[in-house]
Amino acid sequence: MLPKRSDFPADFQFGVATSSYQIEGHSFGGAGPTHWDTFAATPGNVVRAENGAVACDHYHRWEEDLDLIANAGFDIYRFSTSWARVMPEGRGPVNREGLDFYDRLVDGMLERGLKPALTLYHWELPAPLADKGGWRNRDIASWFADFTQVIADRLGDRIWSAAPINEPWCVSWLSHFLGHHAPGLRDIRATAHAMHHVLLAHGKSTRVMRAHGMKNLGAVCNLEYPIPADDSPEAAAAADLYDAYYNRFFVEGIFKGRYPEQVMEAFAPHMPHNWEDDFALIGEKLDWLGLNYYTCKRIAPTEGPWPAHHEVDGPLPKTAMGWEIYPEGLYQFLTRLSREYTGDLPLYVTENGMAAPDVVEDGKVEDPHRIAYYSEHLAAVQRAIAEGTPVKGYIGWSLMDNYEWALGYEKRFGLVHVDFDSLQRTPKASYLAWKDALGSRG
Ligand code: IFM
Repeated sequence: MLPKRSDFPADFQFGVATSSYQIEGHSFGGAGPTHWDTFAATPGNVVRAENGAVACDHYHRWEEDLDLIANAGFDIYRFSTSWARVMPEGRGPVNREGLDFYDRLVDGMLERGLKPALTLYHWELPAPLADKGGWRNRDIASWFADFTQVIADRLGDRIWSAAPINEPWCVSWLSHFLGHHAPGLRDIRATAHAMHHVLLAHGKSTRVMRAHGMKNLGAVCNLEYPIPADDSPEAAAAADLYDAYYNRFFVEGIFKGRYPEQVMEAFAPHMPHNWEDDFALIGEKLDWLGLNYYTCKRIAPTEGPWPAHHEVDGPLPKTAMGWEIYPEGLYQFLTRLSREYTGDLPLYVTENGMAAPDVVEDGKVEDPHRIAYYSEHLAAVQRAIAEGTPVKGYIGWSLMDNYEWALGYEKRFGLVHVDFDSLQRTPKASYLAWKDALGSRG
């Protein structure tokens, strides 16, 4: 069973999240090509070479989807705007149809009493900008600021909260060092540039929104809890390095104006010119920090070039992603973030959830595993709050099954099942559990 709304402080808010490319259907409405389209069209990158061309067809079914969110009693809808839908070339001309879509969507949220929590960039970079080096090119910060201005001008008066970029680690490390996401690079220099530029773009975009008068601006980082694979000092050092480039790089950049030494030992020769001068911009004042949390990783040292470690299998039950279920990590991160980085600044869990091979039987989807996952993680949030950590909201991933990037459509994270042939939505038992827990909104 999920804890009830009344088990949380009166001002605590609940929401669900999605992202544009994962649900909208990128082939509709005049959107331009993105690096995810080209990445997916290249053999070996994405399971069955699936892409976001149709996805959940949210572009046409958005009213039904907003009804689902409102009817469950959620307060917040965390969504993203597709840069390539709004500016098909990435710069210059605006696609009116794309901007109108987001305008209607935001009005639709407000009509249903939902708070629009905007993410400006959730990974579908316009292909013409990828051609110019994408996140490796320092100019991306200015291109992104221009896109931010377009969005702020049109939507800024009705947005409840905004964050520039979803999960800087995925945009940079996962995509430029591990090569698992677009643009699929495996290059330390590209990674060092991307990691710095993503923060620079975050800062510039924040400045644009602040100057426009938008309020409640934040950042959304994904953190993964590193556990040394054994008791050796070598494993402890390996886990600490993992923590440095995965977790600390971004929060330290934003909140302390520096990067972890362990990372700079390897990155120093590869950093963009004069990177040290950018911290004033990177550290633009924020109103909250969002944490996307899913799992822990067991880290062991290994022979070979930096970072010279690897992940080993852990003993805990796993989700369909192969991720261990470790709610303790959420509690640890919330308390640590507040203690070491953010102090009294409000914290939000901006994503948390699990994938499972859910099926519809007799018109129902039984997913007790997901209800258990959510209730264990909500208990971790409650523990952090009880100790005085200023956690102000919890947003589940995801409203509905959707395009799980390189893993295509088979990893189902939704509270609502989507049949990707008929596009029919079926609320799962976890959706009904949320509805029961939240009750009606005041
Ligand atoms: O689906 C993704 C989302 O796009 C970003 N955060 C993690 C989710 C699950 O992998």
